Amino acid sequence: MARAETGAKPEGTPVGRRVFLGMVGVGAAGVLFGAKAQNWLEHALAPLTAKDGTGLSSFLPVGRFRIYSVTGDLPNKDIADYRLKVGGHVDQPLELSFADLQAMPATNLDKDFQCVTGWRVHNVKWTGVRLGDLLDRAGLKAGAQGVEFHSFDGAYTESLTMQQALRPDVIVAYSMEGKTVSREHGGPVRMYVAPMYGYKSCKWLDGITVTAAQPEPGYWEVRGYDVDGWVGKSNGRDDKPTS
Ligand SMILES: Nc1nc2c(c(=O)[nH]1)N[C@H]1C(S)=C(S)[C@@H](COP(=O)(O)O)O[C@H]1N2
Ligand SMILES: [Mo]
Repeated sequence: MARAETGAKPEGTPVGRRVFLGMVGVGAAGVLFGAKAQNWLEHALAPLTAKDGTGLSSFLPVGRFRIYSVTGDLPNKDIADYRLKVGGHVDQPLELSFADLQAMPATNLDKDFQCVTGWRVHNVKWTGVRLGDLLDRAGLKAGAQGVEFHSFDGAYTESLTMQQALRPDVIVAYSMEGKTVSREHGGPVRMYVAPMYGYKSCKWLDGITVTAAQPEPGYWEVRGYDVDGWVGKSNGRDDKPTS
């Protein structure tokens, strides 16, 4: 089964949307790809389904998300073991624990989450640290151009230009809907890039590298998706931005 974001370039009509629509009947569990993740989900679901009749909706905190993992696995990291490295073209490389992140000024965003394949979750409550605040703390060296994100799934990468990275609606998120970001949603810490499609929001985040040159395009971008993944203005979904 293909992933929702396929390897094909989306062109005018995003291929991903058709793939996604074709999968609706499979049910939410079917959007986890790879046998390992599937087994994990079914295993995790069984006791919940047994306890109350709501099954999936009680398991997925928001109920309306699809869970994606390009590795077909759901990496696991305890909060106690979690570290976020911020390095590259900075004055003071950082290694922050979950508590260190929580001790920084918090930013709350109540905003939608939208995948380029067409599903959207309205009014999700996110809490985290502004990426700009983290970059301030590390101290950008002159000439810093962009930011690359790394995941402890060992496969996924993303990036933003420095101008995008410093937006106030781009956060390193540790809480979603009032709870620590769950394992399946990329916890304990993930990116939330509010103005862009979901693929820009790297899950299972453990590294942020400031680059002196233009940052490398991310996992889905080398597979045909737009580097500038603005919702409604990219991947052929809409007119290109006029300003
Ligand atoms: N590490 C990692 N991050 C990822 C992905 C992934 O497969 N692996 N998928 C991306 C895509 S395409 C989307 S739409 C969102 C999905 O977030 P969710 O699984 O919490 O719904 O995560 C993004 N970040
Ligand atoms: Mo996505």
